[in-house]
Amino acid sequence: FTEFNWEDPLSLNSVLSEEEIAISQTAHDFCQETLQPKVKDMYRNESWDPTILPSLGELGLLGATIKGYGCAGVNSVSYGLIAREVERVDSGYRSIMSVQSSLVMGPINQFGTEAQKERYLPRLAKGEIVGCFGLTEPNHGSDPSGMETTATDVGDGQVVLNGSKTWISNSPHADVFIIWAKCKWDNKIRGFILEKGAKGLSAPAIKNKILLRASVTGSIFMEDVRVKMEDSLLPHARPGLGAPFECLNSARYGISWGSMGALEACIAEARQYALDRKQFRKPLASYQLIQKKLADATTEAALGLQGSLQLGRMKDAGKWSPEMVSIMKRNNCSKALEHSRILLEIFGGNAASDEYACSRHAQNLHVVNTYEGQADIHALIIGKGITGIQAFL
Ligand code: TGC
Ligand code: FAD
Repeated sequence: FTEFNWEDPLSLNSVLSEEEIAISQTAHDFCQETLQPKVKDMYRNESWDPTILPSLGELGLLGATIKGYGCAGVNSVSYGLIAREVERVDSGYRSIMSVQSSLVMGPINQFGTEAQKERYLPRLAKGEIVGCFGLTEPNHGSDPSGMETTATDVGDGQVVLNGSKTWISNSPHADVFIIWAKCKWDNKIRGFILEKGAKGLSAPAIKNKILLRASVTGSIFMEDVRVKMEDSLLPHARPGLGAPFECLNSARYGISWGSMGALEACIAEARQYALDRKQFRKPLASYQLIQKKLADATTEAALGLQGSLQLGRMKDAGKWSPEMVSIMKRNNCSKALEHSRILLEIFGGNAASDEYACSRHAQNLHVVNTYEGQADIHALIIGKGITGIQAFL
């Protein structure tokens, strides 16, 4: 037998390549040395730190799977390992990173013109500019097909956007806005790039969130925002919801890894607390009920990581499907949420203090289980895959 390692219970490292381990270690060291010391204050104050994206960019961690344009061109497994390390610190930081990478650089790279790629990707990769992704609207969250934001072709190569988006990560600090709008000329959904400063475009912050406070979230309001069609439209996206969902496939995949990083952080902290804290003259860790909580969480994290790895390998081989993504996004987020809450019980009254990260992770994970498709929505996507019957309507 090999010696059991509670930090890598099913020996994930043994099936990663040397390059993947090196990327994961680089991300781990950066996150622990640079991000970890910031998180408590940023969570308390709901603040934005303009150095975070540039420092991620400097290490090649933004848009890391894209080839060219100053990006690292690594595989999907490496992208997942980066998300895991960032979210080990805080889900909000992973939001900042994965919106920039999967939801802004992703669509520009996949659906943009060469001019759009040259204009935006190198600066987004360096973290010099910030991006956001506007799909959700006040009246259309789980069901974006009913979106009310419109794009009108007003002639002379100009398009006018009207509407509003809500709960948009990074939007108050964004320089680049990926906006999904229904085009009046054929009633089909298309993606547009808007830039900060466009007349009629505003993105105020949604203040006083009680979850995910280390990531700034806002609205987007568009009142007759007039831009050149050639500069703004993402022309290589097939009209319809498929294009934004393709971006979401990658982001959801990353979240499946990230949520496991958050759960692993809770396990490590709860284990240490249980070893240190004595009640009835013995460490909490010596009691069976405490050990069961740690065993259940460790088992789920180990299984979840293996599932994400398999999905990543299938993605890299071009053999993945949206249903596979839904299985891993739903399972890992739900398990991370459930077990972070159970582990929190180990902290007793100290669970109320922000000295312990487990409490912050448990709060964040409620959002992580909700955005990019709430868990029940993913159950319906999987259910449709199993039965062939659409159960949304
Ligand atoms: P449906 O009729 O099933 O599909 C419409 C069209 O889209 C295609 N499609 C996909 N294509 C690629 N990948 C996928 N995963 C796809 N899912 C669907 C589909 O083939 C069809 O194409 P076509 O050519 O026939 O038109 O769509 P529906 O309207 O019934 O939608 C149902 C459902 C549940 C799949 C969908 O609406 C859904 O996933 N809802 C959840 C919404 C969501 O995830 N929003 C995320 C907003 S962004 C966000 O939260 C970022 S948070 C980031 C952070 O801070 O980390
Ligand atoms: P609703 O769609 O109103 O759903 C409410 C509940 O009803 C859910 O539990 C859902 O599962 C359930 N439900 C809905 N329909 C059905 C059905 N047919 N059958 C059974 N149950 C159903 N969006 C973006 O576009 N970009 C972003 O960057 C972004 N960042 C976010 C950051 C934060 C902090 C948050 C909180 C959200 C963010 N979102 C973003 C929005 C997020 O994607 C939506 O909140 C999510 O998709 C759910 O939509 P909703 O809030 O409108 O809930």
